[in-house]
Amino acid sequence: MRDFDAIEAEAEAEPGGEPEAGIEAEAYEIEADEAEAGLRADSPGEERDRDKLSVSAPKTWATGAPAVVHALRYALGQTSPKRTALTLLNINQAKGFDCPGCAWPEPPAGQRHRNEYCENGAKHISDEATSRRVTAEFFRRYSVDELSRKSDRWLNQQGRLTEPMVLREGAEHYEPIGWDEALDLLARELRALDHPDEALFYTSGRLANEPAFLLQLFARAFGTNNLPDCSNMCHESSGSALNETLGIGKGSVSLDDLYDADLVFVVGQNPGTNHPRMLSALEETKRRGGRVVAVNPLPEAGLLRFKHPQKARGVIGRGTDIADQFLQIRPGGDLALFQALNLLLVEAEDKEPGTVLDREFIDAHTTGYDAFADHIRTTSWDDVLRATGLSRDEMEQVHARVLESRSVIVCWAMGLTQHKHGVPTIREVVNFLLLRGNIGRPGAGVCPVRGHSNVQGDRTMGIWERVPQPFLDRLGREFRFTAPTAHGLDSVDSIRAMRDGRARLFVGVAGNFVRATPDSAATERALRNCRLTAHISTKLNRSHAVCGRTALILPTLGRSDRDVQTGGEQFMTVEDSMSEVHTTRGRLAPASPHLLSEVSIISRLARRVLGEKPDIPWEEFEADYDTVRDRIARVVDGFEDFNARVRRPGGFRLPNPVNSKVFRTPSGKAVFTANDFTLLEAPEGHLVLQTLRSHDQWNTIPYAMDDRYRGIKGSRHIVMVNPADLAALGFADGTLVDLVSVWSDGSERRADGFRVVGYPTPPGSAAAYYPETNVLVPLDSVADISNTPTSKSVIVRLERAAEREPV
Ligand SMILES: Nc1nc2c(c(=O)[nH]1)N[C@H]1C(S)=C(S)[C@@H](COP(=O)(O)OP(=O)(O)OC[C@H]3O[C@@H](n4cnc5c(=O)[nH]c(N)nc54)[C@H](O)[C@@H]3O)O[C@H]1N2
Ligand SMILES: Nc1nc2c(c(=O)[nH]1)N[C@H]1C(S)=C(S)[C@@H](COP(=O)(O)OP(=O)(O)OC[C@H]3O[C@@H](n4cnc5c(=O)[nH]c(N)nc54)[C@H](O)[C@@H]3O)O[C@H]1N2
Ligand code: SF4
Ligand SMILES: [Mo]
Repeated sequence: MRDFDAIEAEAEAEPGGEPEAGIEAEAYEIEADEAEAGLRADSPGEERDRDKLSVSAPKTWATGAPAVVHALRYALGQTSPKRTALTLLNINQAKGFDCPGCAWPEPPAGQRHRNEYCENGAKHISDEATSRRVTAEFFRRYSVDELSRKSDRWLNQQGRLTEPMVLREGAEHYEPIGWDEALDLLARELRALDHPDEALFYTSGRLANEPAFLLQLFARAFGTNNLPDCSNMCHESSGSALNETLGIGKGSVSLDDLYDADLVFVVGQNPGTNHPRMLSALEETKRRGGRVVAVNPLPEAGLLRFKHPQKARGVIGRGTDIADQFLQIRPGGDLALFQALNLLLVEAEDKEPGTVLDREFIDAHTTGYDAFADHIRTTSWDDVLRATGLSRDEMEQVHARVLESRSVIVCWAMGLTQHKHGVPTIREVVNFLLLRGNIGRPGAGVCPVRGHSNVQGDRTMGIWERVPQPFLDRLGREFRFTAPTAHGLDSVDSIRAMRDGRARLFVGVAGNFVRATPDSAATERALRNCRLTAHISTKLNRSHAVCGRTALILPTLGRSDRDVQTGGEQFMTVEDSMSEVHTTRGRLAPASPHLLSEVSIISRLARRVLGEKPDIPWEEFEADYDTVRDRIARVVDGFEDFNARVRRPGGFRLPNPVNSKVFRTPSGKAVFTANDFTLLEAPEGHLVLQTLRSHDQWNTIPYAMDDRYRGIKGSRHIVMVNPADLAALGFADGTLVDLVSVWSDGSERRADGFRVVGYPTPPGSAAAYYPETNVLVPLDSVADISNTPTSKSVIVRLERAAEREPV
């Protein structure tokens, strides 16, 4: 195991061709033996793919020619060369479909590359466009119990769902059911509830705007705001902090802002894997003279260097250095870091008044500065150094860069949001930007980088358990009903409600609730407690196997499938991370003739549940999605003339009032906040574990067992630990351990059979993959205010697997 500097030095020495080969030297391989395989079989519902771990040093660059080869290999493993070509040529093109991967925006319509997608986008779309099929015969062969013991990867690899299936109470197998009967059954169960609040309607950000709008309309007309979504586990902390301080829970920057920024912070984010085309944007920022500061506990490949796959120099050359400065921060240290930067700014202003802060902006457009400044002056450097693990010198260097920069952007993702203090941390980021007027002017602003391709659009459409009252009023006026005003349940509270019997019916539209949520064992018990669970899905996942007493699988069209209704061929719309709204149109023959679109399923269900009242034209909606967009135009801010504007190439950008210095806060101004310092430290003998994504997965779905950039191959059951901690704890590289999480109420949770891998993560911290380690995250361990599970800070200890009592 070498440290980060040594790896970087070695990469520097390479002639630019194939650094991967040079770094392989220290590789080692471990194959699981039979005895160990037996030991590991008891973690809930897990059928381990046979592990063959091999480890090499982490890569120091991302996305060159090998990335393209990997994407094609995955695509061709799923379907024919012809379908692969058709699929890839339509991703992210103005008349094609939106990549179902992340929410990174495309360049304007005229400026797109013919291959405007990344390696991972190609994998995500191939995974949907696969030629493999799950048929009725498949469900005859495997009982639900057997399916519940298969791995996430195996379930996904079985292919696209093809016809509606039902698991009747007491039965062991799913069996085919007609659409009418399936929807009648679901409608009957919904109507039989004592109260609409006993139903939950979960969504994930794969859902496009039109079905999202109809789903929330249906739920509210039915009588509940129980609309938990994946956002609750994702950027909820960003929404909470930004709504409070800036009056809108979205990012403020465009791609052009990013290109033009003098300084961009990339905090708590692994773009090389999770938002790969962000690296092309950062390359452009750098080309124009901008600088990048990366803040992360891990030296992620994409943060360090990038090779553009669509440019000759990217394929053969050394690539572009992305981070001018890399701050290897301790997990949870970001609040302290930004407080330190803010202290340095306030002190610099004290020394030379009128030269550092944007007093004009602060006076005209903000409130709370004085209380903030008094509070920030109490910041203790001892605390900051301890919390961040950084040196004062490193922070002074960043401070100097800030002073040199007229325009600054801060980008962030799960490394900030999924911590107990995620909300105050993001509030402190806002303070940092407000101090120098870096909000509401070109090249500056907040950039929470969204996950799912339409997670931001779903929120805009009203998928939110706490949607503001004015939205409910407009919705009710448009469709002549009174929407329920009480807030609904978010994801964590939904689990509690199912556990306690307060919620009895779960409908999931896209997503994989059982695997995305924390505390897997408790969540599975909660789902099994339901009278009925129903999932509108494209592919098989664990939520279909860990289900209510009666269960429905309602298979649906994916993004890439052609969608023809009685009104003709339809398209849908999505909103990306930078508020650009544009069309997405499926181009491939649907995976099966029995699939219905999400719009059809929701409309037909709603008609059955609600009857003629209120007066909502569900049949019209199903026949022609333009009629849905006409209603969106009347209910949702910024969508005037929606049908016409979205048909223009590239669509349109939703206005963000912040960019006109309009802040929809109670005071009408942006708000400085005073945030309390917190130290995240594990007790003696324990580590702070973060659960993150490998390079080869889409959220709860692993595609392969590799994490190429981190040099890990053949196994996902690994835990990355600092070599010094391994030595202190007495573990050698490759030791098989169980992870045990400890929670304040004394309870313990286990995930068994993980190999330790020495890795340059800061002392006292560790990293392992989601969703295999979700079982370790206590349900009650959530971020203050946003209620987001603390997936990036779980206190664990490692136990040698052999030390465990025989079972
Ligand atoms: N290929 C692929 N792309 C994806 C996804 C996928 O699963 N696969 N998922 C999509 C979704 S829904 C989302 S939300 C995004 C997620 O995108 P990311 O947020 O990049 O995802 P994670 O893998 O959770 O990585 C979190 C990063 O934060 C760092 N980190 C952890 N704790 C801290 C901390 O305390 N401080 C700082 N500064 N950094 C920290 C980790 O080391 C890691 O680099 O990606 C989207 N894109
Ligand atoms: N420990 C830990 N837990 C986490 C996280 C973490 O970092 N650590 N990250 C959290 C985050 S950021 C998120 S966003 C959530 C993700 O949570 P989810 O969004 O719930 O999970 P996905 O894995 O994206 O869901 C995949 C399933 O969606 C269905 N699907 C795919 N495309 C479509 C479609 O077009 N239509 C329909 N109807 N169905 C479709 C398929 O059946 C597929 O199996 O997980 C959260 N959980
Ligand atoms: S960057 Fe995101 S949206 Fe773009 S192609 Fe890659 S996965 Fe798809
Ligand atoms: Mo996410």
